[in-house]
Amino acid sequence: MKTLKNTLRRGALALAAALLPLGAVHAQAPVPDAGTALAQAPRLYQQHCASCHGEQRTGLMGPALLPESLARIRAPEVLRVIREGRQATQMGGFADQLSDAEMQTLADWVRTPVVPAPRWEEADIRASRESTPLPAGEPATPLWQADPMNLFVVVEAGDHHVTLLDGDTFEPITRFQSRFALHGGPKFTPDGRYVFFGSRDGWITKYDLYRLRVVAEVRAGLNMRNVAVSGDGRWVIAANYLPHTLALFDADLNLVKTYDATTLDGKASSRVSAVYDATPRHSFIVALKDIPEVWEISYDEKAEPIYDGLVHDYKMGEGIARPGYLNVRRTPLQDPLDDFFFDQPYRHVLGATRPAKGSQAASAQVVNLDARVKVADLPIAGMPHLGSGITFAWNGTTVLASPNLGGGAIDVIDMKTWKTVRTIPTPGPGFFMRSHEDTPYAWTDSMMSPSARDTLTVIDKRTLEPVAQVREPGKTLAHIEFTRDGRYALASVSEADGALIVYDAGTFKEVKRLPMNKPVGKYNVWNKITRSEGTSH
Ligand code: DHE
Repeated sequence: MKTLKNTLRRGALALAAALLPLGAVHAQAPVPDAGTALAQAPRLYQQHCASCHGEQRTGLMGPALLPESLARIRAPEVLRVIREGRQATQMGGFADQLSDAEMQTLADWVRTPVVPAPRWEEADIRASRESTPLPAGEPATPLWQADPMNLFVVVEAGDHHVTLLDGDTFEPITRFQSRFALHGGPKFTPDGRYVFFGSRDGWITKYDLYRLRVVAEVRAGLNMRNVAVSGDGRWVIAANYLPHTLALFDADLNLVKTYDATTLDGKASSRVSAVYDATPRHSFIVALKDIPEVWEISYDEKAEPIYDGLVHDYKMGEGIARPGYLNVRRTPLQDPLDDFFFDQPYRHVLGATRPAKGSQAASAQVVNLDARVKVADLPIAGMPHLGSGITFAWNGTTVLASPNLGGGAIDVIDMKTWKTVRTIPTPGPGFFMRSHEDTPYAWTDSMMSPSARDTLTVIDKRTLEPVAQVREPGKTLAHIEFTRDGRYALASVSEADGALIVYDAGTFKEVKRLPMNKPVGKYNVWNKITRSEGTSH
C-alpha cells in the first residue's frame, strides 16, 4: 500500500504536457497484443494512476487520460512519461515499480475508450466550480504600471504557464500556472480586465489581469475545444468534444444551461468543433464536427423567435416557438463545416469541409448567416485552417488571406466575389497568419513543414508578394501577434528552451528575446477587444 506522500509524488500523470508536439497529427490507437496483458490494465491503473487521474480517467490533479485527450500525443511518448515521469510536475517515473510489460500495458490501455463512456452533466459542472472573489475593500486598480490596453498574454505550453507581458517595455509583469494544455485563444472581457482560458481537459479559468489572480474556475466538459466570451461581457460559452455539448455560463462562471449537440430529431449527435463570438450579431456561432448544421445562439434579448417545427415550452401568438434569446437557431448545410472564419460584419461564415479519407481535397464554403444558405464554394488547394486567417483591403475590395495546412501557400480570396485572387507560395504549410491595420505587411509561419518550420514569411499586403523571411534555424518559429500600434511583431520559438522574439514590424529585425518554455499563442488585449482585422477574435 502506498503512502499518501508517495501517491502524490507519483501523482499527476501530467502525461500529455511535454508531449504535445506542435501540429502533431492524430496518433493511431495501439493494437492490443492478444488481450491478455490489457486485462491487467484496470487493476494496474487503479493501483498506480487513479488517485491522480481519477477512477474514470477523467482527470483529478492530473490530466484526463482518455483517447480524446491523448489523441495528439505519440504512443512512445506516453510510454516514456510513464517510465521516466515528467520534470517539474508531480508525475514521477514508474520504472522502478512496474515491469516494461506493465508500463506498455498501461500506455496502450489509456488510449482505449472508457466503457461505459464517462459522463459530465450539469450537476458535475456546477460541483466543479470554485471562486475566490476579490476581498472586500480591495481596490479594483491594476497592481502594475503599464498600458492596460497593450498587455500580452502568452501561453507557454511546455510547463503550462502563462506570462503576462507589458507590450511597451516587453518586460514580464507576472507568470502563473495554467490548467493543463490550454487551447484556442484566451478571450478578454470588453474592458480588457479579465481573461478566460480554456484547457483541452475542459477547465475554464477566469483571471483578473488587474489584481493578478484567478477569480473563478469551472470544468465545462471532459474534452473541450475552446471558449468564447460575448461582446457584452455577460456570457461565457464552451464547446466540447466530450460530452457532445455546449455549456453556457454567466461572467462569473456559474452554469446557465447546457445544449446537447444533436440534430432536431435527437437521433444524431456531434462533437462541437468550436464556438465563436459574433459581436455585431449579438450571438455565438457554433461549428459542429459531425452534423451538417451551423448553429447561432443569440444573446440579444430582442432576438426573433425560433420556429423549428417542434413544440417547445414557449407560446408566441398563435404559433408555438421558442424565444430566440439563448436558444439554438439551426442553418442546415450540405456537409459538416468547421474551422470557421468570418467577415468583419459577421454576415458570412467561411467553413472548411473535411477531406474524404485518404484525400487532400478539402474545400471551403461560404454561408450567409442572414439568408441561412450557402452562397459560394471556395476553391482552396489544401486543408485550410481558416480560423488563422486575416482580412485586409486590397485593390478596392476586401480580401481574406488564409494559410492552408495541405500545401505551402496562402490563399487570398476576394470577399465580394469569393474568388481566389492569388495563391502566394510559402516555403511550407503553416498554421497562422497575422497582421495589423497599421502595417503594410502580413506575417505567416510554416510550422507544419519539417524543413521550413523555422521560417516566417513576410508578405506585402499591397502587392501580395513575399518580401522577406525571418528564420530561427532548426527551431519551430510560429504564431505572430502585433503590439497595439502595429510597430512590433511578436513570434514564438516553440521549443522547451524556446523564446518569445520581438521583431520591428517595419525592418523585420529582432529587437528583444525573452526565454520561454514552448510558447505558442500570444494575445494583445487591444487587438482582441477591438477585433483588429489582422488577428483572431
Ligand atoms: Fe488550434 C485556435 C482547432 C491544433 C494552437 N484551433 C484554434 C481554433 C480552432 C482550432 C477551431 C479557434 C478557436 C479559438 O481560438 O477560440 N487546432 C484546431 C484543430 O482542429 C487542430 C488542427 C487539431 C486539434 O487537435 O485540435 C488544432 N492548435 C493546434 C495545434 O497543434 C496548436 C498549434 C498547438 C496547441 O496548443 O494545440 C494549436 N489553436 C492554437 C492556437 C490558437 C488555436 C495558439 C489560437 C490562435 C489565436 O491567435 O487566436
